[in-house]
Amino acid sequence: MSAAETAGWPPAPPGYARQSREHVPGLPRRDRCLVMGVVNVTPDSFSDGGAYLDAVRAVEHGLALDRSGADIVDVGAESTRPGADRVPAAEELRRVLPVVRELSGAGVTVTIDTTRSRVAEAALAAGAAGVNDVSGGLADQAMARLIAASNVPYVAMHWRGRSLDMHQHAVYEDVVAEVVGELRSRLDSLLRAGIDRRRIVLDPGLGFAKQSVHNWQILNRFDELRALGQPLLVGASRKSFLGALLRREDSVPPAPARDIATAAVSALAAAAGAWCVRVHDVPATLDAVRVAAAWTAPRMPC
Ligand code: PMM
Repeated sequence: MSAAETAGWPPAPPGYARQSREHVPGLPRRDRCLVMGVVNVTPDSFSDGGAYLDAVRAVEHGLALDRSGADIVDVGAESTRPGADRVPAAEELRRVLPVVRELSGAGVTVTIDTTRSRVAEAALAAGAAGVNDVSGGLADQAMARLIAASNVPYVAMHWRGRSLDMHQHAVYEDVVAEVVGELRSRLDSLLRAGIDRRRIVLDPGLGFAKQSVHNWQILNRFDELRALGQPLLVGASRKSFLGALLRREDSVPPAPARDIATAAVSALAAAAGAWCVRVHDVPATLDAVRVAAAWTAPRMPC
């Protein structure tokens, strides 16, 4: 960190050095945690209930996220909702490609959220800047080769199996140590496949084969993930562990009513050193990560 960055008054509080200053080549560079907005072109996403299945509406939504300040717009067509069935590859391509093409053509930085190398390859050809793979390359052996050959940013999430049966895999002795260990072996294997280390982002996969308590433990011990030495992405937005936290008697707030809690997680994750947060409600989280940046590296406003 430069002297200019550390200059300022009042002096930074403890924890100041944790704010991420990493840059992933091929994605925007900011002096704060990045914000990735979500476009789900699915009929059954838990978080936005199929609102953007139609390509025109999905593009409008992606443009709106971009206008409201998203650094990256993540487009996906396969629901990862617990218990969800798979979408055939041809249908995934049909849903996602027009949206990626339109948004990229309009100058939006797009990532494709897919576990299939075939879909990733087509989306990159349609203008996507990078790939977000919730399986971290485990679902499709050809994914790592594609990323190495294309030399694009790659988000590799912690994954223990498909949505259909992922709850069975939510068994840990020490969730943080196990997630870190499994991400480290994923990282080693991606590096062996020839992927540029600077382009690999790791993600603990909140809610994927994890119970609420596991998600909170991961967030609480974020430093242990930071020790992996890679940029980190956190996807907490509207997830059921936030619903469980906000529950009043028998009533669990619906997904959009979890956006304030999501913004709180975003601020804390940014202050703990997350490189990027993936969210549905961009304006609230953008404010939150700006607060975190000012808190952790105070500078005079200019
Ligand atoms: N969560 C979802 C989908 N894709 N990608 C990454 N890298 N990390 C996540 O936590 C993640 C993801 C599920 O949420 P959604 O259905 O609201 O998109």
